[in-house]
Amino acid sequence: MKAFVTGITGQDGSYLAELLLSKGYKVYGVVRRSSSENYDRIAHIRDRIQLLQADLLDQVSLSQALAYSMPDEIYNLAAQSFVPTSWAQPVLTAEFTGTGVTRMLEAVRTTCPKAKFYQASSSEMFGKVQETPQNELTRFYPRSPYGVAKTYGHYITVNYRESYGLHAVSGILFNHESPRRGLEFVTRKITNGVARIKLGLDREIRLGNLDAKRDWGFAGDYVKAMWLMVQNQKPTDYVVATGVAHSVRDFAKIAFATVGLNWENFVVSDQAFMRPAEVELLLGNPGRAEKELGWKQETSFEKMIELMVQADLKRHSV
Ligand code: NAP
Ligand code: F7E
Repeated sequence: MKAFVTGITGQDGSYLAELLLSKGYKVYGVVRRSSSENYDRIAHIRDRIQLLQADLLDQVSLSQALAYSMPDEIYNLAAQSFVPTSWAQPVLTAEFTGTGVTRMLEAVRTTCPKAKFYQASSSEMFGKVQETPQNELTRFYPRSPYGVAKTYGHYITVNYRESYGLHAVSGILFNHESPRRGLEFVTRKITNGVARIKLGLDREIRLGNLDAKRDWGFAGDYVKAMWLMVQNQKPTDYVVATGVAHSVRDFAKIAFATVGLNWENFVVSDQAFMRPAEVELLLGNPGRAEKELGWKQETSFEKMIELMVQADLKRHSV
């Protein structure tokens, strides 16, 4: 079996590539041209995967990469994924995260229409939530240019499934984190800050809305749900979540406690990290994925935080 992964240099791409390799897949990964290589997250598997240059902004490059690899499964994980940047660069976000999905689907339709396609949809599509917990039938109300672009990507995937009979699925994944999470996302910002404070390298962490609540899971668990969704006989969309929400404050409290510190002595409130339109609460119902795919969360919230703090401590100690 051959798999094609866009966004392989990102958090999820690296975990998914590991999973696919462990199942015996030949893995092709898409990388975009850069003046310096950005392959840290896949360095440990670099010699076991084949990288192909293409860009979500460039239709021809996507078609050529697919024509070269002719995969059985395609995972479209590439995106501009940081919500605040989507207000600073709304058009680019729409191009990468929204229209980029259409470019991928067109490339699949014209090159390898029998391949199975996975789209990385997001709980950000629920935004100003219309019901709690959110499930596959909950109405979308995105609150950022990122959320709007993801909603377009979601519906264009559904549309290509219905228009052309592609085996295309969308995973509506709630926030998932790991030691490979980008440093600007709140969980990693906190665990990295905790490690630096513990080692005497910093004195504070500046954060925005401490009351925001998210349903946080572990990225290593969530890529398993992606794979299960693609194996499903009937292409269907699924919510992937833990079913439990915590506040940013709770996250900080637990992260500091793992190194014996009190968060209140180090967290500083900073307006600069508030958003023009906030998503106050996301809480998913993973019932359908658990029942129909047999997926379940394996790593607890507390365990994940500990893993992240320990990894950051180790990184800063060398
Ligand atoms: P990430 O770490 O930010 O990785 C994004 C990846 O997309 C990187 O490999 C990046 O490449 C690539 N990329 C960006 N623009 C590109 C372009 N124009 N052409 C080709 N590649 C491009 O994101 P992640 O956390 O792994 O998330 C994976 C996917 O799931 C994303 O689509 C994200 O929006 C979605 N999602 C994430 C979560 C979450 O909680 N993590 C939840 C729901 C949905 P470079 O390395 O070159 O920048
Ligand atoms: O923010 C609050 C912030 O940037 C979480 C992406 O993977 O998940 C992610 O999007 C919450 C927000 O993730 C800071 O206001 C407080 O309410 O870690 P985040 P996100 O925006 O939820 C979804 C599912 C995706 O699809 C996205 O790609 O934390 N918050 N203080 C802060 N957030 C940040 N980044 N920095 C702060 O200082």
